Amino acid sequence: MQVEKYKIEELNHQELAEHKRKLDFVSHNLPWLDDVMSKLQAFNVAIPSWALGTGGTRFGRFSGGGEPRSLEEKIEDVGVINALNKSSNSISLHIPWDIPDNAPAIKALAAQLGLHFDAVNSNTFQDQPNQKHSYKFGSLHLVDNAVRKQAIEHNIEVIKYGVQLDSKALSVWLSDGSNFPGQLNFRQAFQNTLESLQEIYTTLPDDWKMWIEYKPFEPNFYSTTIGDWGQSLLLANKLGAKASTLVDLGHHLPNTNIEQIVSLLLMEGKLAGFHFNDSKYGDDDLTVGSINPYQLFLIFNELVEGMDARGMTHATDIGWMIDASHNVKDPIEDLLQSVQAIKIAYAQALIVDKSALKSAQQNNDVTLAQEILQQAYRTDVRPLVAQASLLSGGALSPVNAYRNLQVRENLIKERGLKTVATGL
Ligand code: LRH
Ligand code: MN
Repeated sequence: MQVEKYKIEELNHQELAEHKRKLDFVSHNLPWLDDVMSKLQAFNVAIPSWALGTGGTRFGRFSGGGEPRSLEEKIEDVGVINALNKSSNSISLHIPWDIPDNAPAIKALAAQLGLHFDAVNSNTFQDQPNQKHSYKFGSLHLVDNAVRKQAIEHNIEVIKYGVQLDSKALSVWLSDGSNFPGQLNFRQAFQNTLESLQEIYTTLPDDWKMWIEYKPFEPNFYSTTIGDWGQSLLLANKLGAKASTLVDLGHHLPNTNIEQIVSLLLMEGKLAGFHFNDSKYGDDDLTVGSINPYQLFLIFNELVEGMDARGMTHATDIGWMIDASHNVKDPIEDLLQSVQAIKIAYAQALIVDKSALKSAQQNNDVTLAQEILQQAYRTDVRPLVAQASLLSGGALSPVNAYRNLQVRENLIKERGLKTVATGL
């Protein structure tokens, strides 16, 4: 299904007067408005190929209907998202859930929809049919050399698929770990992982990156071999300049100060990018900004400050991606809401009065520092995000437009109610 541009313009026309009034209000005392608008327009968030169907838990999965049955239909759905918000112009594939059998055709379809391919993700946390060696006890960290070798070859194969699609990064998340004390020699497991990643690293094309994602628990519940940012950074530093640490917001123990981790990884030039989502308890993979939008703002505040300090280009110098799972929401609506929440947090961070904050920090004026920060957080920047979408040819309110255009109803007519997408 494709969304016609004229239909979006018709909907925008109905909302324009109200939008203009709100935009004038938020813009009138924003000295750096043009800079904010150009940065917002340039900012895109990649869509994970594994999150275009309904997610589930071990207790059940409740399909919403019209789910994509193939990689081609997943690319079409990302095309719909990008047509509505003009902020999701790339898709990240997970191998083998989304093997591009005919890469040139897949690339052509994506290009036709204004899309390109972000990082490719390997998968050594599941056993595939007729796989020679099982990953039951792990993959790259395992004592068994044959299993490590199989996992290394899989990652090298994933890079090959990525090269065919002009992707520029291999994203590695390892579920490797242990469920009981005594099960694992931690140092041996870490060393095996390092040597295995080094073998993969040597096969990376010159302009490629290796992103190392950490996670404290699940599916292992006693130890995870790459369990926190320290272990990921240790590996990235030992591997080399192409390796860096990927931050999945849901991969932190309760009350972890994620924005502090982000600021230090940026300072070290070892922040690969993000898997954005939200959570209240564990790796809940909920809609971005649905539980803790203030934390998301604080993370973007560190990102803007840290990236400007290094002269980095916000939109392109690190990887921006969603990693969520939709158990009760329409997958496309959930992803549209997540991209909105990310752009709102980014816009709030862009309007922080940084020089005033700096002098408050210099004077240890703690109260004033908070006032300055929360002035930005409590500013309704949604008209700025809507204006950026409008200027880029998108919808003023992507979720309203999605519903108004009855996209899901049409997808169900086209694909049926019972279709199941590959992924989590
Ligand atoms: C692990 C994870 C990882 C993916 C998977 C789909 O929890 O965040 O990024 O490979 O989800
Ligand atoms: Mn993730």
